[in-house]
Amino acid sequence: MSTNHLFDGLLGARESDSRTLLRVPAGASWSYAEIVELSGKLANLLREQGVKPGDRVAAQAAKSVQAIALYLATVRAGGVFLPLNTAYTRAEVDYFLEDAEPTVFVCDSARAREFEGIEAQVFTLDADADGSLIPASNSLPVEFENLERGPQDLAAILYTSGTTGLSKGAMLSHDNLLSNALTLVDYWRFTAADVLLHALPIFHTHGLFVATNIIMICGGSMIFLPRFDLDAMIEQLPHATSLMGVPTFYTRLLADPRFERELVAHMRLFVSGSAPMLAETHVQFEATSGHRILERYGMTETNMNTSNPYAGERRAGSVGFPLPGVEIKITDPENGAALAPGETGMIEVRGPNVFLGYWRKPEKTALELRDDGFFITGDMGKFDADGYVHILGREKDLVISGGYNIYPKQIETEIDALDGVTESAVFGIPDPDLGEVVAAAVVLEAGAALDQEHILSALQPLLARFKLPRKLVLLDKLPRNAMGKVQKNILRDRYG
Ligand code: MLC
Ligand code: AMP
Repeated sequence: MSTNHLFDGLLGARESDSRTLLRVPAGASWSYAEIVELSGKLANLLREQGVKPGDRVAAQAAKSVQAIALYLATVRAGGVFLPLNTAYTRAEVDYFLEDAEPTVFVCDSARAREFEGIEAQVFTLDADADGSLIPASNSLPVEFENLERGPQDLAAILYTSGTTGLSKGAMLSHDNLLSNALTLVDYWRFTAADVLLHALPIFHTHGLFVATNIIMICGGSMIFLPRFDLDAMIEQLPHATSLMGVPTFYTRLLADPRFERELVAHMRLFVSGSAPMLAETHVQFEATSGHRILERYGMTETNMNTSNPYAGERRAGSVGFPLPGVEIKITDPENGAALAPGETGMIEVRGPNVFLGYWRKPEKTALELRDDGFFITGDMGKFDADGYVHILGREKDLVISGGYNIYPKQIETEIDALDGVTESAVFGIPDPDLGEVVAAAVVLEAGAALDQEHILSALQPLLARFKLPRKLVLLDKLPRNAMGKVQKNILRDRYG
C-alpha cells in the first residue's frame, strides 16, 4: 500500500472508526469512517477530473463537512488544497485562479455564474451540501488507493497578502501540517475524550489546520458551527471540552451576561491566537470563567510557532515558549544579527513547521526565507527573562481585524486607481470588538467630484467587505516625514 504522509498521519488509523468526528448543532453527525468514505468518493471524482499529483484544487465554499472531505480528498489524490475566503470578490478570486491555475475550482451555487468560462473544472458546493459536487461523486466508489506522497510534498497553498499588495501563495508541505498538529496534540494534551467547539472559518490555518487536524489525530470530535454566533456558542459550550478562537470570540463571550462560570466549569481548554489579545481580556476571562486562556502565536507560512504552557504559567500579554522542535531567534531588523534576551527585534522562526516558499515567487521567498531556514516573520518581539516570547508590534504594514489580515497596500492601490484620487493611506484604528478596523485617508485631485460614499461604492466590487474602510477621511495632504514617507502613526493617533 502506498503511503500518503499527511492522510496516514491524520486518519490512517481511523478509516473504519464508527465514533463521531463531527456533528452540527441541528443534530446530524458524521463518523470518522463516513468522512473517510466521502473523501474516497471525492478523491475518485478529482482523479476523474484529471487531478494529478501536485495539481491544485481550489475551494471558495461555505463551511461544511463536505468541504472538510474535499480537503482530505485532495490530499489523498496527491493534489494541493487551496481554500479561499468566502468574502473574496470575483476580482480577488480571479487573481488566485490565474496565479495558482487550479484543475478544479469549487464555489457556492449562488456565485457559479460569475465563474463561467474559467479554465478550471467548476463544481458547486453549498452550506447544506447542495450543488453539483456531491451528486457528481455519489455513484463513485468509496475505495480509493491514496497517491504516494512524502513529507516534503506539497499539501496546500494558502494565500497571504504582502506589503506589495499582491497576495503570495504560501506552500505548505505534508510534514509542515502533520508535524505541527502532532506537536500541538501533545502540547495541549488533546485526547479522544475532547470535543472541540469549532466556530472558526475553514479557509485559514487556524480553523482548517490547527483545529481540524488536531482533532483527527487525537481521535476526538468537533461541534461544527457555521460561524461564530453568540447564541449558538452559549448553547453548545456545555457540550464541549475545548474552544479555539480569535480574541474577538473571547471579548464577545465576556460581554454576554449568559457567559458565566457554571456554563464552562467543565471545560478543559480555551486557546486564543491569530491576533493580539489584550492582557486585560486574559485577566477578565479568568475572573469571569475561572479559566486562563492559553495564547499561542502562528502564521499562515509557519503554522504555530509558540504557545503558553499547558501546565505552567499562562502569562497575560505573552505568546509563550517556542514549541518543541521550533526555534525562535530575535534579530536586528537592519542586519539580521541575533539580539540578546530582553532586546526587541525581528522574530525569526525555523523548524519543520516553516513553509517551503511562495508559489511561483522565488524572489519573494528569497527575501523572507533565509538560506539557513529561518523565516523572517515581520513581527517584532522579545524574549523576557523567563523565556516567554512577547509580540510588541509589526514591521509589516498590516491591519489585523477580527483575526483577518488586511494589507493596506491592496486597498491603497484600489483607491489610488479611482478617477479623481491623488493618493491615499490606509491604516488600522483600534476597535473594541475586532481589535483593529481599517481606516483610510484620501487626498483628492483639485475639483474632483468625489465623496466618501462614492469611494466606498467604487471599492465594493473590488474588495471583500471586511477590507472596506470603516472610517474614511478626505485630507488636503498626507502627513510625511523628512524622507517623504507617509506617517501612518500620526494618522492613527489623529483618527483612531
Ligand atoms: C466580518 N466582518 C469583518 C470581519 N468579519 N470586518 C472586519 N474584520 C473582520 N474580521 C464584517 C463583514 O464583512 C460584515 O460587513 C459584517 O462584519 C458582519 O459580518 P459577519 O459575518 O456577521 O461578521 P461576524 O460574525 O461579526 O465576524 C467576526 C468574526 C469573524 C471575528 C467572528 O471575522 C471570524 O470568525 N474571524 C476569524 C478569522 C480567522 O479565522 N483568522 C485566522 C487566520 S489564520 P458588512 O459591511 O457586510 O455589514 C492566522 C494564523 C494564526 O492568522 O496564527 O492563527
Ligand atoms: P496570517 O498571515 O493570517 O497567518 O497572520 C499571521 C499574523 O497574525 C502573525 O504574523 C502575527 O502578526 C499575528 N498573530 C498571530 N497570532 C498572534 C498572537 N497570539 N498575538 C499577536 N499577533 C498574532
